[in-house]
Amino acid sequence: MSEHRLPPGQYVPRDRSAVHYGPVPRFRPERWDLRVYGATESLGEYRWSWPEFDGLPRVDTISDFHCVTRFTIPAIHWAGVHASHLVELAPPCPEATHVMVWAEYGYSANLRMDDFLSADVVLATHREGGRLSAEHGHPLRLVVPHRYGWKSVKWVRAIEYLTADRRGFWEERGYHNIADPWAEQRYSYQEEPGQGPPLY
Ligand SMILES: Nc1nc2c(c(=O)[nH]1)N[C@H]1C(S)=C(S)[C@@H](COP(=O)(O)O)O[C@H]1N2
Ligand SMILES: [Mo]
Repeated sequence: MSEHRLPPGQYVPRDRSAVHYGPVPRFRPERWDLRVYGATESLGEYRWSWPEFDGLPRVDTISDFHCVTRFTIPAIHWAGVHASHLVELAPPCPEATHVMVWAEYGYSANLRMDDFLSADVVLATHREGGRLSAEHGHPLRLVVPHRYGWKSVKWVRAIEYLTADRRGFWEERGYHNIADPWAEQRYSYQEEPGQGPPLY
């Protein structure tokens, strides 16, 4: 990766282990499902079992990963389902403007629908050619390369369509609602009016 591709205030460490808040969940395939609910066009809920989700068509992507704690991991190879493909399978109603991505244990992150539909966003099952390891989000994680890493939710279990923006786990704890690393949107105090719902 050449220097000009590094967002402001980021560096490439020699190596980097997985980071997250709380324990690594155990994967129980027979109990696992992925749900899409909230402001769907049908108002109904969509559900995939593990074998069903694992049978969806996958794409390969290579992207840099930027954590707000300032490390960047260049050129990670992911494979998974395009988020936009999942949205085709589970259409939102026209009023849906945002998504909340939910993980095991209640971790969450919010995204604008347009950010979720961006071509670089995948629900990844593979990293560097193999299945995700437990600590990198097995069996399923979101990858949003154009946002700081906390929005790349590991151990994803549900996508909720929203008709108004709502803050996720870190967005209500002082981190920027949009989180664009190129604009260095790290903390909520940097938010301009209209970039996020009121903090309370
Ligand atoms: N469910 C969940 N997902 C999470 C986190 C977390 O604490 N819980 N941490 C986030 C943060 S801050 C980062 S930088 C990335 C790290 O991904 P990695 O461990 O695969 O490098 O996961 C993100 N996804
Ligand atoms: Mo992070």
